[in-house]
Amino acid sequence: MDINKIHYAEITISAVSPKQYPDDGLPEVALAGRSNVGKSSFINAMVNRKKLARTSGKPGKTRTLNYFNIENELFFVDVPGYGYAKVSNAEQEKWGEMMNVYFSSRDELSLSILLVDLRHHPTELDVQMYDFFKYYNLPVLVVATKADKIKKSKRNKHINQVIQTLELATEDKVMVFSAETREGRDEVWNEILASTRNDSI
Ligand SMILES: Nc1nc2c(ncn2[C@@H]2O[C@H](COP(=O)(O)OP(=O)(O)OP(=O)(O)O)[C@@H](O)[C@H]2O)c(=O)[nH]1
Ligand SMILES: [Mg+2]
Repeated sequence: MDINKIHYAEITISAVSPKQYPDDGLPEVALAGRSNVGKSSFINAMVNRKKLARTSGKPGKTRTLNYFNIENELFFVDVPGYGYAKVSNAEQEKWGEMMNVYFSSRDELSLSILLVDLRHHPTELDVQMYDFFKYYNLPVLVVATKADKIKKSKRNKHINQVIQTLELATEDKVMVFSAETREGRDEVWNEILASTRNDSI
């Protein structure tokens, strides 16, 4: 697939339960991160579309597992964000259940991308999400987004904050990204495509 000429990128399903997950066996790349961190913007930047995945200034927009078929080669799975204060306990429980079901048993999952905000220390919930991925032995890539908001001279300091706060394992990488400037896009695509090639599904 030519990442600069993506012809086909469409939503396949907004899934609420496993029986709705696609059954065509394509590898899946999941996007997790707190509400408003930029998961939907990440997907749009990766496929060069402005409005494939809905983005918003208002957090908590995505409430389902949104499957985007990319060139019939892989799915991006936009996962509902966490950490939005106005979500009820019942909804939080539903979210946790959905996370457990999906991440503990989805054989098609080839890479879990944890999006964090390069500007800030990862939150307690970011750390929990990372630990959750490690608990299930899932391949993880940490993408530190909104890099356009951080001067080049401050980058290393912020990257180190991410590494230290998450207590990033030596086998995991953190990559700097911006959906605004597309910085890091090619590097992240390389990781994604490498993960799907390593798949034994
Ligand atoms: N400057 C800058 N803004 C960004 C970047 N990525 C996302 N944003 C902005 O951050 C806000 C939230 O982006 P979304 O992509 O909707 O975030 P999300 O993680 O999908 O949010 P939920 O679906 O609510 O979980 C929007 O206003 C985006 O324009 C980036 O790389 N740089
Ligand atoms: Mg979103």
